[in-house]
Amino acid sequence: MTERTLILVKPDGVKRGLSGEILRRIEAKGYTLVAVELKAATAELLAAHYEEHVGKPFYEPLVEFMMTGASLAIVAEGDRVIEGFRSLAGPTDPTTAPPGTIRGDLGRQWPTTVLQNLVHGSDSPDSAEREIGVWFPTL
Ligand code: DAT
Ligand code: MG
Repeated sequence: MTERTLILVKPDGVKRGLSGEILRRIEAKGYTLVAVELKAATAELLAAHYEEHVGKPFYEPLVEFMMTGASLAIVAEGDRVIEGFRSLAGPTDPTTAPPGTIRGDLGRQWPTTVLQNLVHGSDSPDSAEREIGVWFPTL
């Protein structure tokens, strides 16, 4: 079933110049780009985006990290793109993410308290709809 997902190249990925490489992998997999915009997230936007993590121990450092620079917000479309992009991204911890994935090939643990793992991808159709609305209110 064709669906849409919200992908972010997080500030670490944008700063390291990996936006193009990550877009290339999304397109090489066969997904279609619907919207792409470089955007500086506010605390309010991140509270809506990371709704399920508010109050967790890593929430505050995560938000601080996400405000260290702009993120590249992407809406991608395709059959099963939600789980497909999660598979391209790899597991949350970049140190142990398998080679072949974005996090496994390009990410590693940096000396900070938060996982700087290059990308975000929506984890369900409900999350995708909410997150697309957060980053692209006019879509
Ligand atoms: P994912 O991004 O793989 O969907 P998540 O939704 O569980 O992971 O968490 C959101 C982000 O928060 C994740 O990309 C990095 C950070 N994070 C998650 N768990 C963490 C932890 N135990 N310590 C530090 N940061 C963490
Ligand atoms: Mg998540």
